[in-house]
Amino acid sequence: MAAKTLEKTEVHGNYIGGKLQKAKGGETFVSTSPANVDEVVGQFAASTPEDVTAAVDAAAKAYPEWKKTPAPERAELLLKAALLMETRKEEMAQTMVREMGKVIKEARGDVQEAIDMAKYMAGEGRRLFGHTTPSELRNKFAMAIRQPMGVVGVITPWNFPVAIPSWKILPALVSGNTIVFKPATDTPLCAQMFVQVLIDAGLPPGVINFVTGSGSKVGMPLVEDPRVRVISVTGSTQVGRQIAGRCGELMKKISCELGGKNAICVMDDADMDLVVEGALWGSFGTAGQRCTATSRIIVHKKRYKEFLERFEARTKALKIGNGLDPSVDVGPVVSKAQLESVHSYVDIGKKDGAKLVVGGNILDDGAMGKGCFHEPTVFADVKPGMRIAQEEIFGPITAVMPVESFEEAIQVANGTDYGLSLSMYTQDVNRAFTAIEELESGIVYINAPTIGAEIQLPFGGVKQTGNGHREAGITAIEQFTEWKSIYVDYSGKLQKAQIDTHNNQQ
Ligand code: UN1
Repeated sequence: MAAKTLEKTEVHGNYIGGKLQKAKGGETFVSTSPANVDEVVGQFAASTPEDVTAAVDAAAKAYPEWKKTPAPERAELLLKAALLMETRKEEMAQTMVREMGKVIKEARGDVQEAIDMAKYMAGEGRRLFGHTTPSELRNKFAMAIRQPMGVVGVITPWNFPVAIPSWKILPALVSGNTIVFKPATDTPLCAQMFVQVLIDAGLPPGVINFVTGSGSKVGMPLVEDPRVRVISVTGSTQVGRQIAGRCGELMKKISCELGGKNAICVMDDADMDLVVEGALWGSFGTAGQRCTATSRIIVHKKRYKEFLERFEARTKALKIGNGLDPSVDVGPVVSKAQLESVHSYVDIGKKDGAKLVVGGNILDDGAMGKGCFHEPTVFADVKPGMRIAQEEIFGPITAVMPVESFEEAIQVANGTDYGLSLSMYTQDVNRAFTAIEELESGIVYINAPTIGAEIQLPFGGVKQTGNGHREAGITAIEQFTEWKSIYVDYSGKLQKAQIDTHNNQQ
């Protein structure tokens, strides 16, 4: 990139204990635009493990006071953050398109998801329900309350650079924890805008700390610091496994939101107009870079040819380009490295014997060549064992697979290591409910594609997609609180549970 451009770009720092700070070593890295990698979006602190220690110091110091702040008061700040984000929504969305590449209407949706989460978690400040339950003894009261855990480490990906941080940070804050946040190196500016909103809403110094840099110099030191009690990470299964393994040894609470290999099943009675629209949106929305993206389309043989013809035609007509142009359907993928990784699956698919029916190319002519553009790509006649039917590609490539029956569709849909989002298109209520019962995934859609989860329901997956936790909705609170069970004996005498009952003392 031209040195001149670099000189002109803003240098952003970490945000530690209420102050903007350079990385200890003074080093920086650049964030560039995927629509034109010569365009520098900003320079950011290339932080060191010492910066992480300073951030954890600040979070640990701020914790006792934040914990004591009544939850409804904490929640007021989240509501302010929601209202502020509403006023900054367009600016945040435009910046997201520049830095991450998704098309403008989806970038607005990403910010909207964070606004929705902020409003939901603001409401949670006046709930945070515990339990009361009868004691087995007279004049004794039994209850359980939720308590915050301390310092939470948040590690997030680039594909939903505002929404995913909000899923983790907002429930952790309303529950009374303090945060050290390490965003993806591809999208530090989006993350910083979100942190800025929280600061402007009035979070006290040290309650949220922001440290940019690599996984090895920032992410792992965060995992290692003994004062960090909880880690919440979204990323690849490989990264998640490494972090979860270490957290297991250190006895830390860890929630992982990892890969997916999501599928739409299309039955012989499906409404084909709905299927084609859904398959396009699920496969190529966000250029296929969603954990929930539709990367397999499993079609009953009676409708296979019809589906393929219509899907091919619609895919060919998609407009590819810079996401700031509102007429563009599919933007770039996030980086040149991601472009290479996605594209390698075109050869893998061909070698495994799948039939390439649309796309398959990197767009490298003229201005397009400066960006990370990959054609929306469709493989047909894909067999369940092929790598393109098993591995997460995380780009605009989808695999169409014929099946003989409803039972076989369920079997193929379930036949991967992952289990995030699966969908069934049918008009038959019995089949719909059988699919709900039998699809092995954390999220099931009927007559809708695999993307588009709303924040008020649990989000997460089974099998290699995660470790049993769910983000969003009320379940998000589980990750960031611990239960404390309390017994109050007001009988004025020693009462013995299990012994003073059922005549056990005789
Ligand atoms: C992701 O892909 O990591 O359900 C998150 C959806 C979005 C969130 C996706 N609301 O597609």
